[in-house]
Amino acid sequence: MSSIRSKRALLAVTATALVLATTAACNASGSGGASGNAGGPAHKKVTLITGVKSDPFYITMGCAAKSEAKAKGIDLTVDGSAQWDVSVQRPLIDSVAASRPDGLMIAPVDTNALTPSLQQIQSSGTKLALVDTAVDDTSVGITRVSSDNEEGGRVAAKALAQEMGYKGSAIVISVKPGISTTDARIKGFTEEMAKHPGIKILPTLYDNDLPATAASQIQSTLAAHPDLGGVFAGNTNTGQGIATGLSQAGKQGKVKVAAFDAEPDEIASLKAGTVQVLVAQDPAAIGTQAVDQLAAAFSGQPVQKQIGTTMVAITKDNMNDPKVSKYFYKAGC
Ligand code: T6T
Repeated sequence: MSSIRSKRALLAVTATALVLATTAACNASGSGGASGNAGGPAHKKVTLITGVKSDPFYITMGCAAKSEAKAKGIDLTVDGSAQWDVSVQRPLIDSVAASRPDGLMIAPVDTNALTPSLQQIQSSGTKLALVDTAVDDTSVGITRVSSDNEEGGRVAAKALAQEMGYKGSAIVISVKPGISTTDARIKGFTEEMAKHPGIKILPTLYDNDLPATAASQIQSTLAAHPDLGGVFAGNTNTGQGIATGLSQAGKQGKVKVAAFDAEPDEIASLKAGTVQVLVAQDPAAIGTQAVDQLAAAFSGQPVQKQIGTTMVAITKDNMNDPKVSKYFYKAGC
């Protein structure tokens, strides 16, 4: 099989594998902790606090959650942090705690730091749904809806290794440690890459979700490691920064990039050939399913404790297929 044909085969297979994996996760979910019939979803007040308000991933999630909430008569307010930071998200959580909504959908920006606040909200009677990110304490949240991020990291590694011809140095740049989603992506990526002895993995760098930091990190990495052949970008802002840094260094297309997410700038970079693979999530499904689970809880119906949503590997070859382009994230509703 030629290298291009085998590359296509890999991507088709991995995209299918992802869909299967996430469906299985969904079916395996059990009943959650919703209790008692509390009068159904109509007129219930729910707040969604996203990771970063301006991030198209969360914008797409918020838009879908709003329309699902409207259909169910739920009064949904969407808010989010201005940046990926515990100290920025905590005051939002405190203010929601004070207003005691019927439900809270939240993407906590840290696996532990916000747990006490969330436990308190939960014990005051607000039904909690964790969307995208989660906290380590499994008693928090009646439902958790997210992608299989570890599997997404593995898919990125398989595709990147092939793009690199199975040799050279590769680096992971991500947001910061202590985030459930991006930590799982790094785990999956690193474990899968370890299967390729010709590829040396450099120590992971963290950019605090700032594209400018990712751009300068990739440039200093290039200067220190001229054999750099591949980069895994852990999320949207990192992917954007890496694309900018590589273009400024004249290395677009020479250093291969696999990035998580599919926001408009990343799609433009894929089209331009600066990024080779995007692992897109389905933030709309995450928002919709979390609303549905809260609605079930408000009606005293069983709730699924864990729901896995679909991901798809997007390349320049398949990006115009409507079955794939439907996963592109939106910059507005
Ligand atoms: O990758 C998504 C999300 O899944 C992650 O938890 C944080 O970053 C994003 O919002 C993309 O920027």
